[in-house]
Amino acid sequence: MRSLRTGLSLAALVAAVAALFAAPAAHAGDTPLRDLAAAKGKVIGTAVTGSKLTGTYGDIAGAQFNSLTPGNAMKWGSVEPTQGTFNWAEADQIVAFAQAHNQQVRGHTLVWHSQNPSWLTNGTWTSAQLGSLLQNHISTEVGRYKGEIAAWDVVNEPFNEDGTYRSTLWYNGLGADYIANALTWARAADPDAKLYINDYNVEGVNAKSTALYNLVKDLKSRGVPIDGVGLQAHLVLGQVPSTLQQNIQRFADLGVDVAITELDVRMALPSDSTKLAQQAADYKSVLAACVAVTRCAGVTVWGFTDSDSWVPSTFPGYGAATPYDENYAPKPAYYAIAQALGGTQSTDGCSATYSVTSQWNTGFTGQVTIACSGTSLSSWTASWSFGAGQQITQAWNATCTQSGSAVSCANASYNGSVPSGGSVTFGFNGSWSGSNPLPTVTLG
Ligand code: G2I
Repeated sequence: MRSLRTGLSLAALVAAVAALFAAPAAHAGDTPLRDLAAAKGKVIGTAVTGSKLTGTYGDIAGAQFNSLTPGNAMKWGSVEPTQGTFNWAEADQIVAFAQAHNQQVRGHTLVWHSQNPSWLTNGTWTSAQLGSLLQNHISTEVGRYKGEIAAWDVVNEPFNEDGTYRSTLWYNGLGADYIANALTWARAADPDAKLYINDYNVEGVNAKSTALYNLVKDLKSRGVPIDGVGLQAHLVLGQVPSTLQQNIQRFADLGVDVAITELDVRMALPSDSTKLAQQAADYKSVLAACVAVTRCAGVTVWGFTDSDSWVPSTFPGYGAATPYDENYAPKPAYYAIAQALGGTQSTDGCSATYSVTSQWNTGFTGQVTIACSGTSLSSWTASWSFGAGQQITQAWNATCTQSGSAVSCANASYNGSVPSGGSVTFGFNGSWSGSNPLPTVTLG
């Protein structure tokens, strides 16, 4: 009994200490992304790795997102590494985690040219054998999770950049109708799951997305079950296609849903505050395009932390592509997602300090420094009231307006981002007479 009690209190102590050093609670006071998304009828999801779903990674995945996509666990090579021998452990674990956290699961992916088991890719199959292998795979996997998967990426990456069909095991062995057959088999195995075709570089209007558009149109006219298209959105900093919303809308007008399924925005390393601000703007415009179109179901990020991203190993020298840094601190992109989903930014942890740096008979130069610790901002407004008739005459590194005694200064295009541990300063000249008392600045 005594040792049991000691054991329990030690466990409690360990838990308390762990909590002290847990994730930066930087955004603890902010509304979770999943609540903001739900209020807009949208999904906000993340790709996850099953083995990481504990501790801080699990806390954030569970608290901030209302949908999970297994990053690798449901791919054919993961679930059937040896023919007839199945390994569902990681996929089951992710589905169980999602159910425990009241989250949807996006199944990814049933038919792809990559990450297939070698017994499949190295085998020699007749067309009939290949067709029945595929049908069995789809029936087995979709059937196993029947009723538990909101949407399946049934077919992944079927097109080349010019809009022709990609030469794959499936296309070469079965012809273009492998797509219609896969969708039909998936529908039979789980009539309630939404069935998607998913691809990359189809975010804007271009040859590839037009090929996808024409395929969806054709499938619909033939009565083949197709519910949605996934736009992966593996983007490069500053390169959100200007036609993204128009493209989402044209698919919606065909009568299918659209999901942004694998969003990330990569940059040349190292990151800096200018790049992080541009990245925030990029995330915001992708989210805004989805929010603007009713049939856009939502946005999934391809890993929520830079410590769990495919980018650095695939594009050496590039990274920092996700909304949280490697230590789980939310980046400006996190706040940009929140804002695009209608959230208001918390400025807890940030301060604004007003000072007069020089003063002469009728004029003065002032500055305001905004500093954050434990939280970060993606945009800011500093406001105050002049108590003695002072008047701003000129400002730099901010856009300032004054009406009567009320002054409001908003960030310039290049300095909206204030990272945790960083600061931004803007300055101004003003006029005064009599006295020049220091005002209190409010941050918004
Ligand atoms: O490549 C990025 C994504 C493009 N769209 C389809 C997605 O399914 C794809 O995801 C990535 C995963 O995020 C990576 O984690 O697919 C990659 C494979 O094409 C995954 O990478 C693989 C590595 O290449 C393997 O070496 C590793 O064993 O992940 C495996 C599991 O960690």
